[in-house]
Amino acid sequence: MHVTSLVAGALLLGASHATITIVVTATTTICPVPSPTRTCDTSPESSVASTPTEPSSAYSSSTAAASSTVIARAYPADIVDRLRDSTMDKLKTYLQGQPSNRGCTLENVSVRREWSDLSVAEREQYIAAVKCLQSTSPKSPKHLVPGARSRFDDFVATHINQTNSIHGTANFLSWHRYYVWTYEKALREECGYSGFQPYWNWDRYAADPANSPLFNGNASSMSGNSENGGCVTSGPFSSLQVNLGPGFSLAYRPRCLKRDISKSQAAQTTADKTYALITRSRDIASFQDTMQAVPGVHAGGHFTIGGDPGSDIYASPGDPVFYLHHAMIDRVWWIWQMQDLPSRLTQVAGSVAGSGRPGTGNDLVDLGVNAPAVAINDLLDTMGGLDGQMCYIYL
Ligand SMILES: [Cu+2]
Repeated sequence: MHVTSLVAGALLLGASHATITIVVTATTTICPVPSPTRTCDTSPESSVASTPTEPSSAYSSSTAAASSTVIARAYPADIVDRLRDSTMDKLKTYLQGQPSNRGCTLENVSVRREWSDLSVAEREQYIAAVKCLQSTSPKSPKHLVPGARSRFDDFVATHINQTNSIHGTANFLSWHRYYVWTYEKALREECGYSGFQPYWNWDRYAADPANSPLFNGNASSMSGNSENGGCVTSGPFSSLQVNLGPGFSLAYRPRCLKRDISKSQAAQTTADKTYALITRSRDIASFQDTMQAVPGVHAGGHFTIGGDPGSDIYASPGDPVFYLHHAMIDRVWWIWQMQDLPSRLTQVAGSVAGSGRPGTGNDLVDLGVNAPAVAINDLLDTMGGLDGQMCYIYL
């Protein structure tokens, strides 16, 4: 694959509100990936379903209004899920000391959920919104980004443009948080999507990603794998035209989507590794360095997708799975922050690209045509950042 050399060995990368009362249950009704290390119950579904298509019937939409909502996971909770659940109390306690919190509360917060925890209809609604973005005219000026053909490409171009200043740097986490949030906002405001950005819990599919609900090629998947290095031919993005890249190119280079889904890369993203990252990183410097190391969960997720543009450090957002991967990156950061909110909601470390200067919370994060530039400090808190516009958590 022509793009592989570009990234070989590279230190790759890095809402509005619904009313909800969050009651996370440990209930699981299906065991979609039978494994000797996993336990699951023996409900009728589990004996017939080798691949889950529908979460538990006890599941209720996070967009349901006002009433108490029980959210069950479609897979058994892994060790990171359990850490997330057990530290929600810390978040509640912290919020009690922040009476207004710029209008963002646990009663009105948006909840981003895992791909398989969405119903099939919700997954298809997300896919339809992404396809809408891919068929909406770009905002990028033609003389700056001649290859952009859609709003989706505007995002790809912004990442290509800034790749060298947003990875291995002080703004890595906050830049990508703002990027995914702005993408979610575009899906909702420009394409009528009523859900929130889903994430990819790597561990769920790590044993066999190509046969997972994310990549199995069904109409409700994010499309399948390539065969023999060819184009992706199954699923909703089989006709996706990749326009930008490879590498730093912003020219019009139309080509098909290719993937090279990798079990060995997925093995770098299992829950034990993510848990160690969260629990052993004492400060933001070690957290972000460990996360972006190779091997590590960040690179591991990108190279689980592989192919073109998935393995291309510049153009990787041209594969729409990018946004689910980076939502998980953001979730892991959020869980890490939750372990010590008063301290970790303000921590920034690392340097500014192109200078030896340490980054600070006052440095600006710029998404070009997609959003106004804002300070890193405005992006550190998912519950109240951007003057309260940013208001979400993860299941
Ligand atoms: Cu990136």
